[in-house]
Amino acid sequence: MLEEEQRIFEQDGVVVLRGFFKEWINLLEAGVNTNEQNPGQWFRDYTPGQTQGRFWADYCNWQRIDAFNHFVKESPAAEIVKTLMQSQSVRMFHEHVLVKGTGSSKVTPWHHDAPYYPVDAKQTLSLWIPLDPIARESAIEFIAGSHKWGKHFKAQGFNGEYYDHGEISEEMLPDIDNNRENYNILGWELQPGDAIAFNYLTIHGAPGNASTKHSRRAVSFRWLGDDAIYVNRGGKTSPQYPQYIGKLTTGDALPEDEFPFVA
Ligand SMILES: O=C(O)CCC(=O)C(=O)O
Repeated sequence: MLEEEQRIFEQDGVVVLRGFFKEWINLLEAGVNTNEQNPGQWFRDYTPGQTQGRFWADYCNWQRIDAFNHFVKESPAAEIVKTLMQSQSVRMFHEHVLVKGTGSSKVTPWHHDAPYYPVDAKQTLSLWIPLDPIARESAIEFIAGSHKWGKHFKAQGFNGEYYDHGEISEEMLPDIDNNRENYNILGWELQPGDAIAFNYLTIHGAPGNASTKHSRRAVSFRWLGDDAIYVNRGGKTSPQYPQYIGKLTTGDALPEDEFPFVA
């Protein structure tokens, strides 16, 4: 099972999983509603002052929001991730809720996730799970094979600001939008129950939400494989984990209370 998906994940750094999470959508919707009503300390509104076409996000709440906690521990996700990553173990990094309201023109800029994170591992995987139908024109997109480019591009927040990583020299991402024909860009029309699995090094971005009917709600669950370590990026990371600054150094094992093994 999952042999073809595993092959594609390894080759392209991204694979679409059709219908795997149908029974889990109601639970995840409850989690997003709870999150919206009780935002966490890292809640972000990327369209401040806007009521229509809002884009908001939050993360690192899975241990306090029962629905997300239940999904992490009881759903088939961790075992699917283990097979796709071909790892001996799977540990939880964090979840990330990303909601674009109807008609949102807010674009998610092209980026890859590894340079934001204060962690690294041989195997990495985010499972991006949409809770609404998404047409191809509003779909998150990926550059096939970019996980094998051997690059770490400079991290840029969704508000456009670049991260300062001190002495570490980081290359700027190329201009993908004006040269789309030079890349193998993948994206899919999606239904609730589908998911997209991608490597932390795979470049991705998303247009606004052109739908006038549906919000574009998604929860991205992020996982780590064997030999996951803490990494000091020389400056701000996302998520930040201020409790580890000055306590952990690059190469240290990750604390198991924050990043438990789940498979
Ligand atoms: O949902 C989006 O617009 C972007 C998602 C993303 O960048 C991620 O899950 O890493």
